[in-house]
Amino acid sequence: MSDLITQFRESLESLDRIRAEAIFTDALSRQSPIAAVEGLIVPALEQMGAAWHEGSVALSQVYMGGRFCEELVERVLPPSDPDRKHQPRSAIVLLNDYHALGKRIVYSVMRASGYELFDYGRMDVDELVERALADRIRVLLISVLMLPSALKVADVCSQLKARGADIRVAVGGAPFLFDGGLWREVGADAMGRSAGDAVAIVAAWMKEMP
Ligand code: B12
Repeated sequence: MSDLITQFRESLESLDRIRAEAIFTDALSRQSPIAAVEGLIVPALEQMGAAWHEGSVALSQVYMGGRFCEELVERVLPPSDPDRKHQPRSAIVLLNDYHALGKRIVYSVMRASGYELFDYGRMDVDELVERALADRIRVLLISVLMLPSALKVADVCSQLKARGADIRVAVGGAPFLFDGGLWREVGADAMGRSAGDAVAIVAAWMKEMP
């Protein structure tokens, strides 16, 4: 698989959409769409991010690669499962950030697994707190990809607490992958590394929540 990831990343970096699509299609012939997304696209984009950080890849390459991956992902994301689960009121949000792909995937996988949840899109702290309280949200999934956005989760958690809200917060995205203790520091209740983790976290909470 690591060879395929390298080939896929190289094709993104050289803007070779035909080759990238062929590699992704090949992966889809052997595994489920979500497994192909999480096993091929996510690690390839992570490698591109690291290469950009080191200076060997331009931001324009990351941008075009990211856009193309969005198109590929959009085509294969599963439809929602009509057999909905009874669950606490839930929502997902991209906090103060423009890296939207991870949230998009988590939202689709949650829905495909039978969970109904509000998609708040992109919000800042104050907007999110007001909306979560107004909607009487009990489970909040927050996606962030940049450290400043991750640190804003602390403001969300403290404001919700100060307003007496009983909301569990799960977080995910690059800053929490880079620093394994960050989710606790910002006051979240859980951290997930993948869309599958989001489903597992909410499933476990459902057993504990009235
Ligand atoms: C593609 C990309 C871009 C694209 C975004 C396109 C788009 N529409 O999304 C573009 C080129 C626009 C971009 C811009 C920038 N980027 Co950028 N980008 C990336 C890159 C390479 C991949 C992100 C991605 O889409 N990954 C694929 C998705 C599917 O993965 P994911 O989001 O991690 O989500 C998965 C899991 O994390 C998890 N998950 C996600 N959310 C949640 C939530 C919950 C609750 C759970 C349980 C799980 C979960 O499940 C998902 C599915 O598996 C990352 C590298 C990286 N390591 O992430 C850098 C990265 C995030 N970018 C970075 C930076 C710095 C920037 C810029 C500031 C660069 C600049 N100087 O302009 C800008 C800022 C834009 C902004 N204002 O937000 C840094 C952030 C560093 C930091 N610590 O803050 C990174 C980490 C690169 C790096 N190594 O330095 N970027």
